[in-house]
Formats: sequence, C-alpha cells, structure tokens
Amino acid sequence: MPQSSSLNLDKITDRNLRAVGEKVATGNRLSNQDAELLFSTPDLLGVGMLADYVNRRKHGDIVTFAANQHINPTNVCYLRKTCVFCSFARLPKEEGAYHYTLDQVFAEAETAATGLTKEFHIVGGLDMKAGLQYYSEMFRGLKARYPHVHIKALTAVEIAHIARIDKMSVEDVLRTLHEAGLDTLPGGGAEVFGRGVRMAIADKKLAAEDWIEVHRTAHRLGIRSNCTMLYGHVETIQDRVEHLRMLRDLQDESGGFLAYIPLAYHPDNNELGVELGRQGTATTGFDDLRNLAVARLFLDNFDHIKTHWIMVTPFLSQTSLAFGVNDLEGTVVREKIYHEAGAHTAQGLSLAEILDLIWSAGKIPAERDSFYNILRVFERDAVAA
Ligand code: V47
Repeated sequence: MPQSSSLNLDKITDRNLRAVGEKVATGNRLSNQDAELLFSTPDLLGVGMLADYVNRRKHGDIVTFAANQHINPTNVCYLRKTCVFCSFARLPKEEGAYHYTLDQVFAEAETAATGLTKEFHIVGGLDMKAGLQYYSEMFRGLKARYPHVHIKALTAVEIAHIARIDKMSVEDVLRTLHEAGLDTLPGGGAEVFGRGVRMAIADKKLAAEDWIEVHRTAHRLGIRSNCTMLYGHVETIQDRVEHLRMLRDLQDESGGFLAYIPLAYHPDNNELGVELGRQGTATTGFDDLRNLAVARLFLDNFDHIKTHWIMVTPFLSQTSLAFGVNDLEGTVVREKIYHEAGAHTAQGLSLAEILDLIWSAGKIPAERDSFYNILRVFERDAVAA
C-alpha cells in the first residue's frame, strides 16, 4: 500500500549529497559516482532519509517477512582451504564434517508439519557426494511430504558444482532440479565480484561472470532468484559499487531477481578473520545501515531489500526499517553458517518476536510467501485483542 511522502533536501548536511538527493527526488538513475558518494559521505542520516523516501513510495509502512527454515544438508566443501572467509566448510575427513542422508534432511524438515513453515532455504558445501541425484531426491521427498512448502535452494556456486560433477550443462541441471521441486535460487556465493577481492577471499570459487550466467539462465527458465554481497573485509567502495552495478544490469535485462540482501562478514573461526586481526565483528552499525540504504537507492529496479537480522542483530535490522529496508529475514529456526563464524544472535526468531520488532519501529508486519505475495497483515490492535 504505497503512500506518498515528501522529501526535504534541506535536511541533508552534505552539499554533494544534496545533488544526489535531487536525482532521487526526480526518479533519475544514480551513477557509479553517486553510489561512491553514498558509501563515503559522513551524512548517514541524509542517505537514510533518501532511502526511506524511496522505500515508502514502493511499500508504504508494510514490512514483510517469511516463515522459513534454513537447512544445510552438508558442510563438506572442497573449497574449504581457499574460501578463507567461511567458517562453515569442512574437508571430508575433518572433525565436524557431516553429510546428511535424505532421511536426516526429512527429519530436520519436520517443523513444516506444523503448517507454519512455508519456505525451506537449503544450501550447503561443494560436496562430491552431493550431486544431481541427491538433490533431486531430496526436493521430490520434501515436496511429497510438504507440498505447500516453497523450496529455495542451492546457490549459483552449488548449481555450477553439480553441473561439473554430473557432467551436464547448468541449464539442464536447473531444469532437472526445477522439475524435482526447486522453486527459486537463494542469493549466496556472490561474495564480491571484483577479481582482486575474489582472488583474495574466494580464489577458485565460481567466477563473477559465471555466477551471473547461472542466474541469467535461471531467470530465462522462469526460476527467480535472490542476490547478495558479502561486505566488510578487504573490498573497496569501488568494488561494492561495481558489484551492485552488475546486479542492476542483470535485473534490467531479466527482471528475475526478487530481493537483494547485503551480508555482513563475520570474522570468527576463519582464516580471513585471523589475517585481518578481527574478532567478534568486522562491520559496524554505520556500515550495516549504509549498505542497506545504498542498495535501496542504487538498485532502483529491485522491489525488495532484505535485512538478515542474524548477521547484523535484530535491533540493527529493526533500525534499518527506517533506512530503506522493506523485508526482514524470517523465522529461520536453526541457523548454522554465521553461528560458526561467531554470530551471537539467536538461531531463530519466533513470530511474536518478529511482529514486535516491526511494530515497535512504527511499521506494519505482513507475512509473505516466497514470491512476495502478502499472506496476512498483522494490525497491532487486532492481534492484541
Ligand atoms: O555466500 C559465509 C556468506 C552466504 C560467512 O537468498 C558469510 O534469501 C558472513 O547467501 N560471515 C550464504 N557471511 C547465505 C546467503 C543468504 C542468507 C540469507 C538469505 C539469503 C536469500 C541468502 O553466507 C555465502 C557467504 O556470502 N557467508 N561465511 C561469514 N564468515
């Protein structure tokens, strides 16, 4: 229920930012230079005000969330040594390595039996034992048990890995998995597209152009997807902007992205954290809010900007609802990837906690499906009554 809101550029203290504000007010597309300014100006409130203006025009006061469950069927990953930011991956014989049988996956998915969970978010490592057959049977089995649950599964990196080990094209892998029950792709594995950064933090991972190509192919087949950027390590502002520009270009071409989610790097228990001398957190509240707000402004062809409360804390996610964000990561249930990397947040949030966060930001919570159709709106008084 979009509503009109006015924009008072006089409140912007940075004169250069005011020129960007003029463009925002007139709906003109921002350039890379504009985005660099948004990433560097000390006037965070000015950036937030612009992002909030755009967000309100698109979504009014509605903030959506999904009742989802994260499932990670394997942490075995042959890129364990080269993706130095990751704390989740293990080599096959390393302590803590696991590979679920299909029955273990189905047992973990049992939360869906309550009817509350409406989306499985399934990602894992690049495991030589996790190929097309494993995932096809998994998705068929999940759909047979829980036909109402949407399956958002496998990053572009995993899709390319399956194509390699099963000696098939990416297109055929996507088609086969789609037939087996995969509905959309999550946005992981993008990290930062710039070649220098990729070499430093994710050498040997799927190249940027190939990540884009997997999503382009998915969109062509009618499989929609999300996208992400892992920020807060060695990347420069130019790297961030170039990354966002590549996502915006593909969205212009295909329109297939549902949402963009900036991911705050967590430095515990991984080599990169040691190299950078960081522990606990690597990003700051200022930077977390800025990444969300800049995305809302620069990604003008995206409807949804999602905050991942697990990485930046529920309170920062709540604050970001005044900085251009319209979507909050959902209930999650049992998060592993960031908790291995030192996230101190809970592993899941209850519906009541999510509603409270959104209401106390003066917004209206709405549960959505995985395609962002609104399922139910929670008016505060109606629920309290
Ligand atoms: O690609 C790994 C990131 C991603 C760390 O599509 C780390 O709705 C921080 O993409 N510190 C996977 N981040 C998760 C992901 C995601 C999450 C929520 C929603 C959606 C969606 C997608 O997690 C990886 C990587 O960028 N990651 N290790 C770490 N130490």
